[in-house]
Amino acid sequence: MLVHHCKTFLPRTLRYAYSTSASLASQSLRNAARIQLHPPDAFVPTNKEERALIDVTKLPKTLLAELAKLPTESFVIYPRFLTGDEQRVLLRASLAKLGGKRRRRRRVSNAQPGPTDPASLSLEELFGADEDYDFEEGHFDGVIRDYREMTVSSWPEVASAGLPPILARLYRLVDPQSTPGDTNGIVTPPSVQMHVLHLASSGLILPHVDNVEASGSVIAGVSLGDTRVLRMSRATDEGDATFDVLLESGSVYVQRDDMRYKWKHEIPNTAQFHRSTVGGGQRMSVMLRDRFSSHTA
Ligand SMILES: O=C(O)CCC(=O)C(=O)O
Repeated sequence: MLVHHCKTFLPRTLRYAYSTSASLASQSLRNAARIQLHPPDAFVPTNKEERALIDVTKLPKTLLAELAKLPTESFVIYPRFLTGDEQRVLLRASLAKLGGKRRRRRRVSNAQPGPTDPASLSLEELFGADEDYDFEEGHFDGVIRDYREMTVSSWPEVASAGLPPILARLYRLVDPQSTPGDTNGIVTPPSVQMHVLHLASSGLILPHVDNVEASGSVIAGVSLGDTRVLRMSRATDEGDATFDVLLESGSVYVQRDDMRYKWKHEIPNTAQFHRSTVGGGQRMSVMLRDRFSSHTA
């Protein structure tokens, strides 16, 4: 199901207070590790109380202690980076960039429905059915299954209304100094690499580290559509260690430095997050990276 709203009920010690109350509210891996190591004795509810989106409960204590010392910005999730309207604008532009829907034979009807205002459609309606698209199955030795993707050096003008301010905020996550590559704000700045990745309902991404010479030390991922889990894993002396991050529509996660180079990331098709199952629907991610320079790796 698309835009699956996972209702997760957590023990008090696993809840967070947001770092700010604005749309740039964030949760960091460092705080999640600290709370797991030293749960607060008494929980004082505030109106900033939120569900924990980073589940580190499977990590061994030695690794938690290491993560608790990371800089805050090493791994951060912004749960409400985009409003509902902004999600629709970015999803429409991403779908337009990837190319239109496959033409399907329609049932003949006498009814003459008027044109639908895209702003009134839900994300699920904007995606449509899996059969509307030509998804690639993926190579047997590749890491992605059932997907479409494309590099974005500029966005289609026809679907760009409302897009430039959203893009400008996203660019700043990977390069705070970035300025759009054109005056209309729809050309990707030279310091940023961007691509859109559309997963079918059956789509998934297997564990991998992004090519270390293809981009720099920062990766930001916007999630639109189906809620999925991002699983981060690392080999340790005690075996494989993993933690999970809940990626709801409109959220953005950022991984930086060691969290980009030393941990694998994957997007399973479905997964359990605490006691809820999430996944199994279409998801668009808009991925941003800083450009590789020999100083960053
Ligand atoms: O869709 C995502 O959030 C992750 C995409 C990814 O793993 C990649 O582009 O390498």
